Amino acid sequence: MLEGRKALIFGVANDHSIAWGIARALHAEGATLGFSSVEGLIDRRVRPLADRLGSTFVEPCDVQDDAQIQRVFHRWGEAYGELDILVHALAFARREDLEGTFVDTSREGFALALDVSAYSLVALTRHALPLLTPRASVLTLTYYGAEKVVANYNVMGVAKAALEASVRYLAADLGPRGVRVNAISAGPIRTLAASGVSGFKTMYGRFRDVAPLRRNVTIEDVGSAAVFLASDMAAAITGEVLYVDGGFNVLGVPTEEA
Ligand code: NAD
Ligand code: 0WE
Repeated sequence: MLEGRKALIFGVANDHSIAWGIARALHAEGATLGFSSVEGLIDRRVRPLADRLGSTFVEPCDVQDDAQIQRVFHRWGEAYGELDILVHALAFARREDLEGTFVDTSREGFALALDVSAYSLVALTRHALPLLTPRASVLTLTYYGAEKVVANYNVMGVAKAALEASVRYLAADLGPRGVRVNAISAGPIRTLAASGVSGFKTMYGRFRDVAPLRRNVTIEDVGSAAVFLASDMAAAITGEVLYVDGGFNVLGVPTEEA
C-alpha cells in the first residue's frame, strides 16, 4: 500500500514505542523509513532498530530546538528530496505534573508540556512543508485525556487538547496543497512513557475489563491504523481523530456490564 513512499518518524525510544509499531507497519507496506529521536537514544536504541528495517537515515533532534528541527529536514532533503509521511509520536511533561492535582501545575511545567507535546507538531510540519508531496500524510498520537478528565494525566490532557486543535488548523492550512493531517487516539499501551506513571497499571487492567472489545490495544493495532491514514485509502480524510481504543470512547459509563 505504501510502495515507494518515504516516511520520517519521530519518537522511537525502544521496541515498545508506538513510533516503532508504526515504523514496522509502514515498512511492511513498502515504505522507506528514516528516524529521528533525542540524541541520547540514537546510538544505543534507535540505530539498531533502524538497521532492522534497512534504514540508514537516523538523526538526533530535540523538538524544543528550532535549529535541530531545521537540521533534520535539511538532511532529509539532501538524502531523499521529498517526504510522503511524517509521523509525530512524542510527548513530555514533568513527572511531578503527572501526579497530584492539575491546579498545582506551574507556569513552567505547563509551558514545557505544551511546547514538547503540541507546538512541536506545528514546528515539524512547517519545516517539512517544502518537502511534502501533494498526497502527503502527517500523523500524530493523542489520548482520550484530551477530551475527558483522566486522573493524573493533568497537564498532558491540556497539551493533547491543544495538539488535537492543532491537527484541525494544520489540516485546513495544508489541505489546499493535498497534504492531510490526522491524529490517532490510542488506548493505554505499556510503553516507556507509560511506565512508572502512577495508577497506569490499574487503569490498564480496568481498560481491558470494560472496553467493548475486552482487550488492550497494541502497537501493531496503532501501526495498522497509521498505514490506513498514510495511504490513499484515506485520501479524503483530514483533520480527524481516529480512535484505536477498542471502542472505549463510546461508553457513557464504563462498566463490565455495558
Ligand atoms: P515512548 O516513551 O516510547 O515515546 C515517547 C517519545 O517522546 C520518546 O522517544 C522520547 O524520546 C520522545 N521525546 C520526549 N521529549 C522529546 C523532545 N524534547 N524531543 C524529541 N523527542 C522527545 O512512549 P509512547 O507511548 O510510544 O509515546 C508516543 C506518543 O503516543 C506520545 O505522543 C504519547 O502521548 C502518545 N500516546 C501514548 C499512549 C500510551 O498509553 N502509551 C496512548 C495514547 C497516546
Ligand atoms: O501521553 C501519555 C504519556 C506521556 C508522558 C509520560 C511521561 C512519563 C515520564 C509525558 N511525559 C512524561 N514524563 C515523564 O517524566 N500517555 C497517553 C500514557 C499515559 O500517561 C498517563 C496516563 C496514560 C494513559 C499519565 C497519567 C494517567 C494516565
